[in-house]
Amino acid sequence: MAGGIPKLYCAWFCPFAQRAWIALEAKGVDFEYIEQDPYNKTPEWLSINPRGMVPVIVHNNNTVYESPVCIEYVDEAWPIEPRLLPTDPYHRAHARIWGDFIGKKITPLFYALLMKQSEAEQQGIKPRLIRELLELVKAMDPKGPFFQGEKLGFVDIMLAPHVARFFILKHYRGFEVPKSGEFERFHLWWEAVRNAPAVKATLQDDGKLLDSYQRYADASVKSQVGDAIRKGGPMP
Ligand SMILES: N[C@@H](CCC(=O)N[C@@H](CS)C(=O)NCC(=O)O)C(=O)O
Repeated sequence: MAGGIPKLYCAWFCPFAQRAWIALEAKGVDFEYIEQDPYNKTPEWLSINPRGMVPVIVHNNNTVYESPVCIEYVDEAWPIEPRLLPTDPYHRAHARIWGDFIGKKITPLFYALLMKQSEAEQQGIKPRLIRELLELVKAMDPKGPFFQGEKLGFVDIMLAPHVARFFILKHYRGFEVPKSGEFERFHLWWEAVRNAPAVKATLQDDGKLLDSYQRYADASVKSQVGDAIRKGGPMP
């Protein structure tokens, strides 16, 4: 398929947008990066994505959004190596099951831990997040180093941006993934993922990220974004 050069509407701080960005990098696609403030709902921005969220990929006059969909789109519109989803139907299903797990179990706990203001609630979330991560670790290819074997793929891309922000949870909430035992596989995974060129190309400065997440971690920091999300608005 391919055709024209795609535009990626991205926000540097956004882990969801980072997924689409990693996918484009991994496939070696030539693309135009457009930095977009998704919270500034101008008519121009809403005409690109009525949901007003990043990431958005505009390609051949078509618009694609929602990060897992963007990853799959990039893989299918450029049907070249490396494949981000396996070609075998079972392994493809396995990738989708665990991508879905990340979206439903891991990322909500990431934001809950960051945004809950009471110490008791935060302490309650930590073991839950560890439990879900362990379930994910158990589903990893035993040798790896990536989730489904030797190559970076869909599940890695779904998880990497949030794991790249775990240091924020450590800073604001004292959360850390255990180092030993069954979690050794997790650290082997992360070492491979963070060094993959497609991921490396999208990593941001830790200090800048820490500052930008303060509005979620500390409710006393006045911020429209933090307030809206804490009241049950869309996921950041
Ligand atoms: N489910 C979406 C979530 C994307 C998302 O929440 N993006 C945030 C930035 S990190 C956003 O655009 N927020 C704007 C808003 O909520 O108005 C995805 O996976 O793409």
